Amino acid sequence: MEALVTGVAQMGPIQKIDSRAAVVRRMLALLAEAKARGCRFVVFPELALTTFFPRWVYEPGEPALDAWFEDAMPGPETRPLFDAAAAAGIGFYLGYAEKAGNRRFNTAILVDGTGRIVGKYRKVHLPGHAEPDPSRLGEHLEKRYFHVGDLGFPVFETMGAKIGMCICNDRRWPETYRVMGLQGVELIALGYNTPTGLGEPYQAAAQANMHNELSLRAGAYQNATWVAAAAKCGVEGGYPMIGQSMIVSPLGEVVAMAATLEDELITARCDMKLAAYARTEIFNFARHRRPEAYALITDRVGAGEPVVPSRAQMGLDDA
Ligand code: ING
Repeated sequence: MEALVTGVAQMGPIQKIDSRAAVVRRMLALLAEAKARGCRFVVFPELALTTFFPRWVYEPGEPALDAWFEDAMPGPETRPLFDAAAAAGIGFYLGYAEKAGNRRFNTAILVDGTGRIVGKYRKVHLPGHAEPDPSRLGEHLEKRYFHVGDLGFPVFETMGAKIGMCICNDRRWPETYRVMGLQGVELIALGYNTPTGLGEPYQAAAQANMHNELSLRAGAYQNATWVAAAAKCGVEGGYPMIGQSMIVSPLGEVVAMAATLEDELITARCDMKLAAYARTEIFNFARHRRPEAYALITDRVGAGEPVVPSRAQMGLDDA
């Protein structure tokens, strides 16, 4: 298929007291607008059904924490979203907190235009901390509440395109996009909840939107793929989160960007042919990549000692 008209359904704040039913009603309104605007695929945010609960301190396993996770997907509150999307022939990406037996994941699913779940992704890069620290201005406890994703970065052929997924902090790591790029991904869907003011210096907070755009545009351009990124944003429980949802072309251009910190739909006609030249020339991985030079990327976790060739290898005269 040549083009997939894609919507990004940015969502404004969800407060602790907001029910899933109320949130799904907001999502249904965004879906109706997406239908009216000719979308066949819609991206919702990370943890789209609830407030961003990793900002609060819980004991792992306590009932108040488990209440933020979904017992089933779809469940009674989310079934209306699946039904409305299927009736409209619209596929979607949905981020939510997943219970998988005794394991807990920050998860996203890919649902096709018939309402069938065709793919799942579990967040690999968990930012923040496992232990609370009252000296911080705010907490970001994803390492406390979620297991590291165990599904890799899969790419699914559905809705006439090769669609991959990631979640929030994943978008800051080039490896995320490249692993999917090496599977021929054509569109990467992702959701994010990005707080500011958790103690980083003012300058870093002022750069939050620039870092968001930089990460998304670089990932798209360097892998010749569309990127559709949906924020959950605005002030939740007194903590601000950035908006700036956007759709980026395989050439790195921002073709649509949200203008508010509320529920807002942005759309673009994602032509999969747009990447053709980039893939056959500039980022023709098969022709240009040299994995033998990249060993450190998988050999090391953290930065280590410099790796220096011998003077002889470098052809220096005093070898
Ligand atoms: N949120 C943030 C993100 O990566 C963060 C965490 C905020 C990291 C600011 C660095 C700077 O956008 C999630 N949920 O990953």
